[in-house]
Amino acid sequence: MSKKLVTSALPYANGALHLGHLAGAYLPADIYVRYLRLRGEDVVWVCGSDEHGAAITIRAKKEGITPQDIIEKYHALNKNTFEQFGISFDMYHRTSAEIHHETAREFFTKLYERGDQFIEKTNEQYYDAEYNQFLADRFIKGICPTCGYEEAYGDQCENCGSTLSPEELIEPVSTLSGNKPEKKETTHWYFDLKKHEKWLKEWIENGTLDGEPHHDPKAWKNHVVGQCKSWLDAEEGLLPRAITRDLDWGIKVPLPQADGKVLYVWFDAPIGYISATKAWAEQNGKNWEDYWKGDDAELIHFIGKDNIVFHCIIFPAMLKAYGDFKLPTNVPANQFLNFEGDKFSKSRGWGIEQHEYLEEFKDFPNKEDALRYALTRNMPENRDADFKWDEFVEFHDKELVGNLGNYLNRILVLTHKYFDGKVPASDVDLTEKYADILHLTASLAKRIELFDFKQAVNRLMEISSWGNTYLQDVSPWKIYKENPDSEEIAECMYVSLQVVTLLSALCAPFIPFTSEKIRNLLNLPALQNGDLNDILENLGAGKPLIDAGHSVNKPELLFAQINDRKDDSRKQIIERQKEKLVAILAQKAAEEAAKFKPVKPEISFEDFTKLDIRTGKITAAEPIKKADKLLKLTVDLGGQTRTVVSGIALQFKPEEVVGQQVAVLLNLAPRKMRGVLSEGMILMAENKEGKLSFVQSDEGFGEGLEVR
Ligand code: B3M
Ligand code: ZN
Repeated sequence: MSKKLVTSALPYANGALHLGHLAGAYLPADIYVRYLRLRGEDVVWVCGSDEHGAAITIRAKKEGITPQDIIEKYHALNKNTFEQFGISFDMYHRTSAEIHHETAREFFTKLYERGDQFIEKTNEQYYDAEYNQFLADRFIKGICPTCGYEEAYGDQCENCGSTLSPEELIEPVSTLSGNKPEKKETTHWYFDLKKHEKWLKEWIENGTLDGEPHHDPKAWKNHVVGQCKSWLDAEEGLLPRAITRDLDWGIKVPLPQADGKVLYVWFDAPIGYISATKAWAEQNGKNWEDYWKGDDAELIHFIGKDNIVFHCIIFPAMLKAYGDFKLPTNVPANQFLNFEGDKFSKSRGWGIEQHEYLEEFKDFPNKEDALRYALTRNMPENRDADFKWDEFVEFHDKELVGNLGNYLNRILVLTHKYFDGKVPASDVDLTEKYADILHLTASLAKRIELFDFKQAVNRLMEISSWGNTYLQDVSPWKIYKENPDSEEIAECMYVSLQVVTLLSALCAPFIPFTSEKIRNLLNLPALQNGDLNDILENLGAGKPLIDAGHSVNKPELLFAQINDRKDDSRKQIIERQKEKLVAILAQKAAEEAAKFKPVKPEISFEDFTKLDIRTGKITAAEPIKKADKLLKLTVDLGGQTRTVVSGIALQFKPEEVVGQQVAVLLNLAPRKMRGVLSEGMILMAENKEGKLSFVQSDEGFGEGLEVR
């Protein structure tokens, strides 16, 4: 049997996790792993805290505490919160552990000693003289060259998501002192990805490795392969990546000449999967290498889309360079989850963190599964998704309560009513009765194996619907009125009890707390690894899953309706969440309104009609000597052309403005600027950041129209 090693991205221990994280890399992996365990597979799932990186030291500095304080706090918070949601890691490790430091150092050393993997480079980097410190990417902020966002970091713009290097930032400042940083020479080691480009391409595009088939490339998600290709097909190819940093928090670079330097966090973090496996193996008397290097070992990474390059290109290259390691057979990355139409934002309070949810919903019955279900139903598997409270309510009330919960309840009530709580005997042909649900069950299993959890959970509800419909079709309560001893009643209840037993197992990967409750209500033992195999075998053979004569317990509700006329307490919890959002939006609107520029003094209509504004098109543009802000423009006004000098040269190159539609104030008194006579003025709109745009229409307007 193959050995599967499943990993989920190691969350940084410098903050709480929100629902988007849960839906991205943890819940899908939990569903997958719980399913594999039920199929008796040899699977190990590791995760843990990523406790290095500049972000942690920055946070510590901001709060006036040590990085150690930060990681202790958030490691505990995240670990505990995951546990409460039933996220069933086999090991939740941490990268501050000694075994991890050792493993990462050894990994670096082996690659270093190969001699052909790293490039040593000395170059100038940003340095904060006041703090005597080289500035890691995250310690530099500036204007994003792509979108103009002013708070972009030296490694990434969190507004538009583009990957940056510190040199690309416009007007960089040190986040330590707030000063403009200097440049100073420093030496670093770079991982030479160019050497790996060729086989990586083969591996990603064709699924072949060293000329042998490795995986089915069609089994990888399109957006994952697409992103990899965009890296691999980039004109400059894969560039060497710095894997060391000038920082005092992290894993010391194991070289005598590297004093004051640590491994880049993205070098050590994925190695964290290996050290976590070592820690797990040690605790469980296993050999970690069986799971990473064995012939039958399989590696699967669950991550969010922002981590694709690290898991599909860089880490595989590291593993290959080291030798002996298996490469991932799949990386089923998810896209992003938004929240009520916008990105999650801690600073704006937009969204809800996992531990906040547990707190706010503490009186909400089965809150963990309610959320797990809603996130699975709307998982951002192939495109970004949007979490909405209204949808949460609908999934909960219609599907969990209305379909699954209701079904189980009816079956238990009727079993007690007609058969004193015992599974009745019947000689019905189960093979025939199972036909539909057998098909749905197989599809559910297949969907999980294909990482299509959204469809899989739909199958679960379809099985429950099938049960409800069957019960309704037979309507034993009608038969009971005519003939309480009818065979048909026993037959219907016998079949229905098989279906709820099946559901008790099939729902376990998705809503494990509910599964446990159903098992208890059915008076069945807790599920063990491998149990689903027996169930599937019996299902396929038309055999019972629960025997005649078995006593079941009295019904209890699995979920409690949110829109309940008699008790609005759950509805109020939801309403509170929505009210918070309304308040945030109102505050934002108020802030915007406060920023609105005061309106200029009133003018008469006659004053306004004095302006002669026309539409036109720029037909030529040239710079003006010794005036770096000005462009000399020729504007076609439909029937005549004019020369206009415009102060837009800092933002627009001459070739960019030729062909642009413009609005021009024509009857402005002509002015000479730098020796050029300007016969009008181009109207421009200016945003908060000072960015200029032409006043234009999407459909385009002709030249010479009057603007009134
Ligand atoms: N901590 C980044 C992230 O949370 C990083 C993942 C590491 S996985 C090896 O997005
Ligand atoms: Zn940007």
